Parts: sequence; C-alpha cells; structure tokens
Amino acid sequence: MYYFNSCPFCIKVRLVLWWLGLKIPMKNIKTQSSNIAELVEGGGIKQVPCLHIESASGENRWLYESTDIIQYLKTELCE
Ligand SMILES: N[C@@H](CCC(=O)N[C@@H](CS)C(=O)NCC(=O)O)C(=O)O
Repeated sequence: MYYFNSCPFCIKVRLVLWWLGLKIPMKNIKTQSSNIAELVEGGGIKQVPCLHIESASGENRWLYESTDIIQYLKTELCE
C-alpha cells in the first residue's frame, strides 16, 4: 500500500491493518521518490492511500479511497 506517515486517511487504513493483523508491503511515498513514480504510473493519480492489488492471473488493480480499501481488506483478506 502506498502511503505517508502523517496522512490521516493512511493512518485510518494502517490502524485497520494492525487491528486485523494483516501484514502487507508498505511503500512510503515521502521517503522514496521512486514510490511516487510507481504510484502515478500505475494508478494514474498521486493520492494516498492506494492499495495495489495484483491478482494471481497478473491483473493489476489500483484501489484508492480509504473506505474502499478498508472494505476490501475486511471482505477479501479476512474471510
Ligand atoms: N477521500 C480520500 C482522501 C485521500 C487524500 O486526500 N489523501 C491526501 C493525503 S492525506 C493526498 O494524497 N492528497 C494528494 C496529494 O498530496 O498530492 C480517502 O479517503 O482516501
């Protein structure tokens, strides 16, 4: 998930990740500029949080909006 530390929407999602006990790769866009480039190139928008989902078939989805990300984490990763 693309994020930066002081982003309140990212904090909300990170709290849910912690609460659900989920460990996923985290990409800080403030500490590594290549992460911003990756985010904009892949997702099309410089906005965080953004969850990059790569399916088993190699299909890419870039999920923006903290509420949608939380919904996805709860339904797709915790069933
Ligand atoms: N509605 C979005 C709001 C996300 C948002 O506003 N993120 C800010 C950081 S806190 C952002 O990425 N703004 C664009 C920028 O900094 O260029 C959500 O709930 O995820």
